[in-house]
This record gives sequence, C-alpha cells and structure tokens, in this order.
Amino acid sequence: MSNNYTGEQIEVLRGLEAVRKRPGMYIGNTSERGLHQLVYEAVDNAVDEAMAGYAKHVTVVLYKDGACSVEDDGRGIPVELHAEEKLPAVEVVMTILHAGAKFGKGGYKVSGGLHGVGISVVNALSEEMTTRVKRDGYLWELKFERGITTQRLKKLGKVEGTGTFQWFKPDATVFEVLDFHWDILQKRLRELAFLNRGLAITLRDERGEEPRQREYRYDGGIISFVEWLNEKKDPLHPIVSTHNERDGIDIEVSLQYTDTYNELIYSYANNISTTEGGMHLLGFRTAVANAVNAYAKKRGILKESDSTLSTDDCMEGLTAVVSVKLTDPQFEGQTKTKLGNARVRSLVYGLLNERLEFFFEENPKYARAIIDKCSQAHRAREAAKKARDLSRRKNALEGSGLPGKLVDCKNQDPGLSELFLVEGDSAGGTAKGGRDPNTQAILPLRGKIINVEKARLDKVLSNEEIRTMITALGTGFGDEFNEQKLRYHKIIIMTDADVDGSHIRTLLLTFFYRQMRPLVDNGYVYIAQPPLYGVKKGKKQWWAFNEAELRDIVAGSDPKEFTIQQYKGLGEMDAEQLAQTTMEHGNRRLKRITVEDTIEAEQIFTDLMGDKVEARKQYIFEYAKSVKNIDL
Ligand code: 0RA
Repeated sequence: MSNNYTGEQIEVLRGLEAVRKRPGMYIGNTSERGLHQLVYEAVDNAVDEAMAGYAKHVTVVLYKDGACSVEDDGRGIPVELHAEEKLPAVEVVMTILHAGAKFGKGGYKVSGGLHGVGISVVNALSEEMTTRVKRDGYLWELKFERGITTQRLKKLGKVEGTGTFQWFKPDATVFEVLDFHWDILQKRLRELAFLNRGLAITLRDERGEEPRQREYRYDGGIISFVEWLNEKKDPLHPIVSTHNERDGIDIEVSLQYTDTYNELIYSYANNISTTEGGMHLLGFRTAVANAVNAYAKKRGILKESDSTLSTDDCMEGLTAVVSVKLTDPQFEGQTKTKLGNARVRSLVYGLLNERLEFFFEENPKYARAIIDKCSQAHRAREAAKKARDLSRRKNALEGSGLPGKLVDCKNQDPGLSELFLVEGDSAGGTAKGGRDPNTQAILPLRGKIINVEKARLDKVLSNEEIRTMITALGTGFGDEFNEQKLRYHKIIIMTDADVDGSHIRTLLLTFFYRQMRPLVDNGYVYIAQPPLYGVKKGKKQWWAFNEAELRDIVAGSDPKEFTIQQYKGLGEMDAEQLAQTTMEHGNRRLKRITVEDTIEAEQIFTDLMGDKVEARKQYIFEYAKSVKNIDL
C-alpha cells in the first residue's frame, strides 16, 4: 500500500475504524446473529442485482477454513474509475461506508438489506476478503485485510460472462463465534428464493467429510411460499394471489384459508420480514375483511346476529404472504421492521380487494366456505367474550378470584414470584412440601389439558384446567392479554420425564404460544429439568440429568459400589429431594423456552398438535432420531 495517504484514504480508515470499534452498531452484535449478518449483507447485494433483473443465480459456499463466499451472475460491480473518489468503483464499494447510497443512486430501483450497511462493513469485519468481478471481458481481483486494500484492482485475464464473487473470512478477533449454521442460512435463503420468483439460490457446505448442497428455486414465488406453509394443513380453496405494479410499487399477495384456527400472515418489504407489520399489512387485513363482508351482505349470507365480521374474525385460519417492493421504504418501530409508507396501505387494499371480489364472484362455492369459516370465528369470539364477562363478574363476587387449587406464594412482587405448573395432585403435594413459600407458588393440573390446536376458543375456555391457569396468571388471554398483570415472572412447567409428561408440556406450550404469545416471546416460560438418576454411595448422593452425567459420576469406580435409581416421575422423589434437585435456586436447571424462528415453530405446533397424524408421526420419528435439543 502507498504510504502517502490522500484525504480520501484517511476518510476510508476513519470509516473502517468506526465499524471495527462498534461492530454492533452496524451488524447488531458480534455473536451468532452478527456473524450470519455478514452473509446476509453479501447475499442482499446479489439479490438486489437479481431484483434489478440481471442476476439469475446466487451461490453461497461455506469453507473448511471458516470462510464464506457469495457469487452472483449479475452485471459485476463496475471497475472503472470513480470520478469523485479517484478509485475504481469496486474499491469504493468495498472500502467506503455507505458507498452504496452515494454510488448506487440510479443503480437500483429497490434494495433490500435490513441494516443496509453495505458490503464495506463485511470487509471491515473480515480478516481477509477477496473480490472478483467478471466484466468487460476480463476477470478482475482485489484483496483486503480488515477492510484495508492489500491488492489494488488487478486484471487476472480474459473471461466470458459477467458476475461478482465475494470471499471473506470473518475476523476471529471481532466475533465470539465463528461457525456458520446451515439451518440458519438455509431458512433465510429459502425465504429469499420464495420472495424472488425464479431466482436460484444454492447453499453449499464444504466443511464436513461430504459436501452438502441444496438449491432453492421457486417459479411460483410467494404462491409456492403459501403452498409450502400449508403443506400439512387442509385448505378450504385453491390459493388466491395477485401481483401488480401500482405507482411504481410492486405488490404481491397470496392467501389461502385452512380449517385451522390460527392466523399465519407474513409480510415483507424489499425482502425484509416486517415482523412489526405496517401499512402493507393494514391494507391487506382491511381488504380481506371488507371483501368478505361485502360479498356476504350482497348474497344475504350473513345472519342478523353476525351482521359484521370483524377483521380478526376474517383472519382465523388464514395463511398469507404479502410482499411489496418499493424505492423508498420507511422502516419504523422498535426493531425497524414496520413499514411506514402510508401510500402502500391504499395500494395493497385496492389491488387485493379487487382480486377477492373477482374470486368470490367466480367461485361462489369457495366464497361460501370462507364466509362460513369467518362467521364461525365470529360466533366463537362472541361466546368467548360472554364467558369472559361472566367469569369476571363471578370473580368480583367471590373476592380475590384466585382458584382454590392454587397454593400461592407470600410475596406480591411478580419479579420475585414463580409459578410451578405441576402434573397431578400427588406431585403437587410433593412440590408444595419442597417449595420456598415466599417466592414459589404451586398449581397442580389434573390430567390432560385440552388440545388448543384442535379446539376453538370457546371450547378451550370451557376447560377447567385452562381457566384455572389463566386466573392464576392474572393476564387474561388472546386479544385481551395484558402482560402488565402477570403475577409471576417465571412460569415453570414441571412434568414427568415420560410420554404423558411430555404431552402435557406440549399442550401447555401450545396454549401459551397461541393464546398468551408474549409470555413466550418475552421469556417468561421455563421447563423444569428433574434429574433422571439418583446415584448413592454410602451417605453420598449425586444426581444425573442425562446419561453422560451418569457415566461421569460412576466413571473410574467399580459400579457395584453405587446404587443407581432411575426417576420416572416426580412422585418418586420426596419433597426434600425435589426441592434440592429441581426447585431451589442454584442447584436446579431451568430451560427457558424461546421461539427463534416463528415459521418453524408454527410448523412444529401444527405437526405435533394438528390433526394430520402422518405429519405428527413423521415429526416424532425425526425428533427421536436426532439428539438435537429443540428449543420451542
Ligand atoms: C451498481 C452498478 C452496476 C452493478 C452493481 C452495482 C452490482 C453490485 C453488486 C454487488 C454484488 N453483486 C453485484 N452486481 C452488480 C452495473 C451498472 C452497469 O453495468 O451499467
């Protein structure tokens, strides 16, 4: 490198220094998420080139040495001198922060990338990076170390075709973890393939003994996405979809009702998952509700009692993908995943309303099935509301309203309070004996609770165990859920380590996930982990929570000296043992429930609790053979 720095080079160094000093500001964090963000940044650039209509194929490769490469067959990053910076354009893109915005003006109509920080950030956070461009009949190459150019633009030779190849090795002094995960990458790449019809994305992993490779390409775009989401459900009609450009905004919607009770709506703006929703989602919801109501009124289908179906009524059992692409997306909200452009609302509304009107007119049979579905949701909601009002009045009459079965804790501070949900009265008794009465409350649940995946709300509510639990938690549920009223900040499911226990656990988790979702999202739900074995030698006692621990405990000694007891149920332990191993702070092991990926969680819950027996068998079979611990 030359040692007489120009003003531009000093700027470059300043920019890189800022990125290396505070990587979190640019890529979120320096653990797993941030590491994968590097790949997304490079992939987003390639997908932008595809959205502009030039690239057809994107290939991501993971190498044995921890490096990753992203290649596309687009136009290739320009190599000519950039007038302002007096450097080849490609070097500007690679080394100057936010060069995309400066340089890409007029380059792309729409562009993805959540952070939109640009490839120079990937460069700054990589110990080595190599960029190759095929353009103007030549293969060009540049090299960098931690963002600093170590090899200026060099012509390697003549070549056919065009494209860009980015190879980078994440900096081990920046990242806490360096392993790319196949599962994490494949989810995002598959999603991008759905969102960009026809684009082929290949993921190749060369790290194992045998290379592993998959190509994602969906010529049906988001229609294939909905098809895939509903794969294991029973649809009420063929997928309805629309795709159009209005006011320079590309709008796509696909939807399909199934006989389930959940709303499964994914919205995107410029390929970014808008988890906080926004204008496109609002337009979507209103369009569906208005089209359903209008058709039902016109045909005289709605009875007087359900004179208007609410938007929520019309979302029950609906699977949909809404994707918009626009030049100037405004991302708002806590996590910048809420689309703010007001114009999008009426555009999505107009397009979808028109499409649905047409679909209903053309398909009276399906229209009828959809309206029936929404009316049933409406009636269930009304019934649930009545039941809720009734139980509220009843509670007001009966004082505190806390269920009699609840053994409450003394202190009133939710932050210090824990609720143990225990299987059966006998285990409940043991837990009561072992608890810390100041901070730990016990609620024994009798038998199996109802499967909320298969029953609708009014029926779920008629279940005694569910009602008791809702009252104990204090929050209400569904639309009226209020996190502020939560009486315990740790809700600990404590069930036996057998099939029944795991069934009850799954039922409870399904209920929390469906009806009290913030409890799961905000980390209030835990699973107690009782030991599987007790090992005794003379007066000494050890506990083993898995086979490996048991092996460690008995390793090196003559096993005959030990008595090993296997615990199948909580009831086999006395109160003191249960307290020591499973309930007391310090010794116990709690597993916090997290939902990392909502699409996957949806499918797992549908598989496990839905009525497709085959899907459930398949899941249990796969789960049984993998040792992977699934964090639901
Ligand atoms: C701006 C202009 C042109 C290409 C690109 C950007 C470009 C960037 C990336 C990043 C990854 N792959 C890419 N492919 C292309 C070309 C303008 C022209 O040829 O007229």
